[in-house]
Amino acid sequence: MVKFDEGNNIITKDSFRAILVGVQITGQALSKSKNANTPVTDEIDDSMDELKSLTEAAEGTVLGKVIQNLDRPNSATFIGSGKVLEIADLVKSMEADTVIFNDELSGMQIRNLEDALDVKVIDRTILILDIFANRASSKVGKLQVELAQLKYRLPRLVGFGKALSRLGGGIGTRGPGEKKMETDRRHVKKRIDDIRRELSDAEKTRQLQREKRSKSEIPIVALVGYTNVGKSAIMNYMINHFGAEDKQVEEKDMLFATLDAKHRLIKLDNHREFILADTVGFVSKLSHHLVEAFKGTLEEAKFADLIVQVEDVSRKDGDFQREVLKNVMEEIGIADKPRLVLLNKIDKLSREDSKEKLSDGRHIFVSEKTGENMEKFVDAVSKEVFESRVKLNLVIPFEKGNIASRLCDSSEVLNMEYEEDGIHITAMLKQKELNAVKEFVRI
Ligand SMILES: Nc1nc2c(ncn2[C@@H]2O[C@H](COP(=O)(O)OP(=O)(O)OP(=O)(O)O)[C@@H](O)[C@H]2O)c(=O)[nH]1
Ligand SMILES: [Mg+2]
Repeated sequence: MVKFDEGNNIITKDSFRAILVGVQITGQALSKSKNANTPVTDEIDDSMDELKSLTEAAEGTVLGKVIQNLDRPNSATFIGSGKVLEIADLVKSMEADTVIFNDELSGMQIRNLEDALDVKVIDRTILILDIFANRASSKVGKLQVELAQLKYRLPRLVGFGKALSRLGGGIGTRGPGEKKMETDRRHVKKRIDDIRRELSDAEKTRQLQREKRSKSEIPIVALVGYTNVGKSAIMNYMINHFGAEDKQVEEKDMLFATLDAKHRLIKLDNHREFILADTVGFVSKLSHHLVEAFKGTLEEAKFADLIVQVEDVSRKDGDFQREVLKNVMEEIGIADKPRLVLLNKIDKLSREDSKEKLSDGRHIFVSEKTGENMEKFVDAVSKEVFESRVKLNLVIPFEKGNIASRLCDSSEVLNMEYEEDGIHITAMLKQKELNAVKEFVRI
């Protein structure tokens, strides 16, 4: 049996028995304007499959799915009243203990639905936040998830009938009395303020680290993509082959294996090195609460010089995942950054599929597992990151010898000679480095 704390978070690890409910708002499909070829039904099916995976990631068992087409959600119960009765029957006959909605619900909707169904009702956001809460390991990660949970919870305190009545209400009441609720609200607000303060200190530290990275002029490459496509696996491949130190990251066949951003220094050779960042995977319907919880790790992508968009080529819902990715990248403001598209897991394709898919020359098809084409990926990254360099001839006066030696450390120096008027250097320079030496450039 599933148990919840007062914040509506799942607190037992025992498997819970869930029925999933999805609503397709007629005429408002995600793909409507962008991908007219995708039938609307496919999209709700993909989204419900994703909700099933999320439920399983939270250690729940899915007993059934219900989908309703509506012009607009019902303000009292989200779904229509007939559907509520249908689900109530299903809950009884299947002995479900939880109903999970595919969309975010208001506090009032949760309360009305719980009254009608007599089991716990949660939505997609609280489900994902619960998975995050269980997996976050860094202090900042944990605080970010807690902040998102509290902010989700605050306007819904009125709705948490079942959870809060255990604490104060008693039989027949719909939750705590006004006084108790006011105390709860104040308590939540205070905790939100405390966390914000702590996070802003952590943000200052991160900002400093970022400035340091940016000053060091080492380019940053960020791996982004849907969850479970193999981002961390690719990171590990790069660490194994080119890592400055051998510190692997976790890769696992589950949703949201990575929650905290990880950085590793990758050295292709003495002059070509970059920082590779692994980030949290995306899912669809990323509400602002979730973006809040993802923030720390998504910011890494915002500061990257190159985005590597990783996809799992073997998935049948690939179009859906790509659409999700596109929307999230727009939302967090990285859609216009230089980008490489990497289609991973080609080892899982059948011969027929491969023929059709691999003929697409615009993307790089790889298998991290077999290593196939990984050298093409490395070349492409190198080209994107380092070929924006320009070849320059410089004459640096002897008294500025420190500039010459810094150049030798940080850039690829093709030629260096000591002449009467100074040190003559031919070097490949990144755009970022030009300012510091432009007065020494000789045409
Ligand atoms: N067959 C096959 N499996 C792969 C390949 N690359 C990664 N995997 C597997 O896919 C699963 C997910 O890999 P991760 O690297 O953890 O995925 P991720 O994108 O980092 O996922 P999140 O951190 O959850 O967002 C793991 O079980 C990997 O071993 C590949 O090229 N082929
Ligand atoms: Mg990962």
